[in-house]
Amino acid sequence: MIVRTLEESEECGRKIISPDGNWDSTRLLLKDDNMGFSFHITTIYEGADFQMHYKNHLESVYCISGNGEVEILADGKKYPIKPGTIYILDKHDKHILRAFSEMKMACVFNPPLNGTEVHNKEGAYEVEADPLTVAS
Ligand code: 9YT
Repeated sequence: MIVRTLEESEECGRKIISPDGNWDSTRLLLKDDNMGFSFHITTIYEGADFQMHYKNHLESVYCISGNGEVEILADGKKYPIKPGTIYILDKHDKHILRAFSEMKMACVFNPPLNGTEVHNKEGAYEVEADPLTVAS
C-alpha cells in the first residue's frame, strides 16, 4: 500500500507550477507507482482562461471547491463547474477551462503522467515511448 499526504507531496517536489501562470498541480500518484493512472490535486487560479487538448491522455476532473466553466470547442457547449461537478474528457475533447474563482480539482490521467509534464503549445502532454513496444 502507498500512503502520502498532500502536504508532504508538495514539499518533496511533486508540485508543478505551470509556466503559463494558470495553475499548479501536486501529483500524488504517478507512472512509477504502477497503478495505470495518475492522480493530482490541481489549483486553477482565479481568472484563468486557457485551452487544453489532451490528445494523448484521458482525463477526469472533479471540482472540490471554487466556480468556473468548461467549454467544449467542437460544439461550443459550456458547462458550469461548482463543487461536486465532474467532467470527463472521454473523447480527447479540445476544451477551454475558465475559473471565476480559484478552483481546487482532483484530476485522474490515463495513461499516468511521469510527474514533470507541463502543457505544450497545443495544451497537450507528450507521452514517452514505451521501451517495450518500440521496434528494434
Ligand atoms: C484541470 C486541468 O486539467 N488542469 C491542468 C493541470 C492538470 N490537471 C495536471 O497536470 O494536473
